[in-house]
Amino acid sequence: PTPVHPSTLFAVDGLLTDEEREIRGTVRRLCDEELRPNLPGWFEEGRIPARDLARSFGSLGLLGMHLEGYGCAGLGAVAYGLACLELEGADSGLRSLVSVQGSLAMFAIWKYGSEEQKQRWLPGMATGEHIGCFGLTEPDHGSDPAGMRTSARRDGADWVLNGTKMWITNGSVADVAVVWARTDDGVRGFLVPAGTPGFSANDIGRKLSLRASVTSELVLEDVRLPADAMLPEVRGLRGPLGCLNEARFGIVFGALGAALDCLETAIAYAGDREVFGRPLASFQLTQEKLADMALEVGKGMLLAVHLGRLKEAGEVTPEQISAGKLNNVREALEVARTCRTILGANGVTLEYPVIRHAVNLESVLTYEGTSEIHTLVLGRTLTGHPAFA
Ligand code: TGC
Ligand code: FAD
Repeated sequence: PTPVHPSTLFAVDGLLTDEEREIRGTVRRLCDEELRPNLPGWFEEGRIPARDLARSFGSLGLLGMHLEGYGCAGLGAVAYGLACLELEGADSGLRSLVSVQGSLAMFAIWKYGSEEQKQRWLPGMATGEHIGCFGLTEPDHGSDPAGMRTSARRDGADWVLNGTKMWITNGSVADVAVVWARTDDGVRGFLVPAGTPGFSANDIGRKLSLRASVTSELVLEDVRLPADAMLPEVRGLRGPLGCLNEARFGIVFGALGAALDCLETAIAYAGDREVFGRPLASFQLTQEKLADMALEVGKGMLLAVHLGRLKEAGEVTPEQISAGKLNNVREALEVARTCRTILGANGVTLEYPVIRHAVNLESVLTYEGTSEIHTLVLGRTLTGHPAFA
């Protein structure tokens, strides 16, 4: 019998519209023709052409793609998810760039900003002319942002910010940082343009994961901002946590892209590789691995599309997004590790994408809420008992 591609096993394509399949095809072509060939090199060097990438994603409408107005494409959640899936199938770092730009930085401005802030930043961010970052995590407060120390105090009409943000994607390449800080009034968001005196971004080196992504520390030393730098429409942690729902949703799809790329690679490799005189793919142990992985990717895809449709109907809950992020990232990481075993020693080199996806997914498991935090979110949902603290 002719082998069936793992992505077609569950006939999920039947759940997509023609427009969604078209968008997926466009992003896939960009990845295949312009990005995938460069990734081993970018990953090895730990450097990406972030500005060129942002412009190229912007020209396809992928930045702030699910937002309405201000030059954004205004597409549905599933279309956005499929774009994330294709990008992450190339490398999680590419999806990170797009997630942080569209779902965190642009979303914060779009949802909580003043009309002037939206007009100033969103059109340029949609084209990729301007890059944004999102500073919530601090050196001593990651899972527990309620403990943040970064502060903003009033000085006349101005704001003065002090503090450090850590692990910030796009940090040193950003034209504008969305920085969350404690005020007398609760947590508020601030727009900090690059180049503001007292504000600096230092790249974090020696990463062995997400090497094709910029990760930085943001330092704020008496950064003076005008009154209108504050996002007026939200106060409290529900501001940044509301943005996280958007980016976590993209990861529900994105992680499956990395898993599928690993699975396709492993199936092809097992078909070609002969061990003990016959193809590795013909051994039952290998087939069990492949069957289990195809099940997880297929179930994950059904969950992702279902959550996407709920989101489009305005009905998805943060807890459901937590469930999707937890499940799909955990399973994608397991798939990547298992595919790595199928490739044997070849699995540890950058000649194949599998180890790159596996080490990237270690970051994806941690950022946007660790697997433990999402487990506790579900635990609270099921029992009514918060067990975070
Ligand atoms: P609590 O402090 O009690 O609540 C604060 C307020 O926030 C509300 N809230 C949410 N609102 C919208 N969406 C959510 N998902 C929300 N979760 C909580 C909550 O209702 C409350 O509102 P209000 O109006 O009553 O004040 O916080 P909690 O107990 O609900 O949450 C605790 C916990 C641990 C779940 C939360 O702090 C958390 O999610 N921590 C994880 C932090 C995190 O995910 N950081 C990610 C940083 S950004 C990042 O990683 C980018 S990587 C991007 C890339 O490169 O792709
Ligand atoms: P901690 O919070 O210190 O957690 C350490 C361990 O303790 C984890 O296993 C955690 O699950 C566990 N733990 C914590 N609390 C509990 C509990 N109550 N019960 C049991 N276990 C618990 N942040 C941003 O704001 N913006 C970004 O753009 C961004 N980009 C990132 C890019 C990369 C490559 C990485 C790696 C991180 C990025 N982050 C970003 C930060 C990320 O969100 C945090 O790393 C994450 O939220 C976890 O925080 P932490 O690293 O401080 O770990």
